[in-house]
Amino acid sequence: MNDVKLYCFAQSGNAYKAALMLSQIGARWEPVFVDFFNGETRSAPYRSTVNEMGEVPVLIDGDVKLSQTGAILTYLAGKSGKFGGGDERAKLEVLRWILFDNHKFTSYLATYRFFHAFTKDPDKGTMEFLRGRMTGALGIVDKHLTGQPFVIGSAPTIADFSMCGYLYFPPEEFGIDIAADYPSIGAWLGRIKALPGWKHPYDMMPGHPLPPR
Ligand SMILES: N[C@@H](CCC(=O)N[C@@H](CS)C(=O)NCC(=O)O)C(=O)O
Repeated sequence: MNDVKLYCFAQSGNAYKAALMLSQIGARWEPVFVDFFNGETRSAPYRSTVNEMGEVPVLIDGDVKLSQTGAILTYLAGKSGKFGGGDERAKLEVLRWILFDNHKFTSYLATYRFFHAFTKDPDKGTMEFLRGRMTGALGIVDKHLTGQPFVIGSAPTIADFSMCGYLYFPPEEFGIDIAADYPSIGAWLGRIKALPGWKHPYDMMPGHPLPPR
């Protein structure tokens, strides 16, 4: 794949899911920086010309324009013939974990990290609630990964790229060391990191470090 564009910014674990997949399939792609922290995704031009949902990432591949990482990853797996999970049963497993990721895993991890790392004085009750949901989901994933190398078995798929999206950001951004506290998750992150060409989100997408605010 050539000349793909990805609307993204370095702090977005959602964008990282797509960036990681693009690099793993050997696509030639270029990032389009989205100034999320200054409200670009909330602006009328962004919503009318880039994504009506007001979110990052957005993938452009010729006349194909897609948001939602689940759709982007599925599209890239189909187009490249890589990381899609093999037979129909495996593809359903991939879908099942991507849905879990979007609803219960990334959703809480990303929101908790956002408040912890990027806002001043987050509301205590909100943080307690989010932390409970986040640690509950982390426990489920840690248990699932005990005894199997990747999310749906012995080889990496887009389910892994989806679920690891936020987990390479520094522990201080969460206030907990997830890789250390959840050893099966820690080992799995090591296996993904060992894939050829792996890069950290801050080395893959523009916008890090954030300017002082
Ligand atoms: N389910 C979406 C989530 C995307 C998402 O929440 N992106 C964040 C940046 S990491 C965003 O653009 N948020 C803007 C907002 O919620 O206003 C996906 O998988 O692409």
